[in-house]
Amino acid sequence: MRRSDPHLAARVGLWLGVAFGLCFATGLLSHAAQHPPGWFTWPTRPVSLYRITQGVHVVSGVAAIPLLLAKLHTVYPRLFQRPVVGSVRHALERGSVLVLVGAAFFELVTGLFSAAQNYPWDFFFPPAHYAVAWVAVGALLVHVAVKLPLWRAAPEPRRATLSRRGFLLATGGAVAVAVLATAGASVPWLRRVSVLATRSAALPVNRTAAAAGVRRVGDGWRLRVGAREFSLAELAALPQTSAELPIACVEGWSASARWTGVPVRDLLALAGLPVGDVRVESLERDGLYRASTLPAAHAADPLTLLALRLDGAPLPLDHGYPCRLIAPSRPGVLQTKWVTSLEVR
Ligand SMILES: Nc1nc2c(c(=O)[nH]1)N[C@H]1C(S)=C(S)[C@@H](COP(=O)(O)O)O[C@H]1N2
Ligand SMILES: [Mo]
Repeated sequence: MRRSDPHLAARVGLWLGVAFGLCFATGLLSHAAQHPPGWFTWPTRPVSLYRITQGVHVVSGVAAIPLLLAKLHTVYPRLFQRPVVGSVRHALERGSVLVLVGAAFFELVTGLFSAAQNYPWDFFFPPAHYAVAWVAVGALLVHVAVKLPLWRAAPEPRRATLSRRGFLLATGGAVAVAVLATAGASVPWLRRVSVLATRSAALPVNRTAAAAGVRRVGDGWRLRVGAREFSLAELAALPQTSAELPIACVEGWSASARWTGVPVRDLLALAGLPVGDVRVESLERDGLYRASTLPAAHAADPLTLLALRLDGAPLPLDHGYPCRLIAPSRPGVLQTKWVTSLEVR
């Protein structure tokens, strides 16, 4: 390969741009689904929508890692060009590359650690990952704006040289290996080849009852819905709905199971409450994810359940006994376990 091959760099850059674009768009969707602004409604169907968008987010992010390394390799000699800054355009170009590479590495590395449920740093991952995504995209836009005239002017390469083709093949191979090694966390038929998909149980437990400080729940437990209270026996005596619904963790793994329980909208009706945004509280004292808000569109969906059973058996304590929220197309982090009350806001 020539010392710096602009056509190769542009080709790899295009792939990288596609992976980054997918990752950014699905990341924005995930953020909006978790913190919906007033004008935004995340659809409840298809039931796997969030599972798909978050799977694409993690897979495109993983694919971007070897692409970023390949891209850096193709432009490596130019990174150390002298003078450091020549003109305003040149300064913009180099500055944007510096910020872009730094932000991209931050995103890809923190994302990878998060997917491995490993947080070896002091900052809180979600807002940092979200903010730096905007930094990366801003730098990318500046970079593209500065480079566009140059790409337009460049003559077409006559033929793909052998070394160029070999490099592209090697890059594609590295992307395939990286994707296959991780995608099994959300694509069931890839599970056997995904050596890095660490959470391979049929339905992983994200936070155990012990970790959440939830001990055995006694007969005195009641579900509070507005002014009404239900014992577990009373809930079990209500008409039950069964549905195959996925848990799609924001950290990337997802798994489907058969859930049985009482639709939330039935409980609201029994308590004489209108359908609206519903605050769901759990027995957990002070975990970050001890409560969630169910948007009105989700509260109205007949498949949004307070589940009492999992795959035909009573709900295990680690999966949220005595009852847990399970709603279609909802980020896993909001599928609140060990529910104790529902309140319409
Ligand atoms: N009360 C409570 N509910 C919770 C959590 C939690 O920490 N506390 N974790 C959530 C997360 S991050 C996920 S992915 C799902 C996982 O559900 P599972 O452990 O039953 O698979 O539960 C959610 N419900
Ligand atoms: Mo999660």
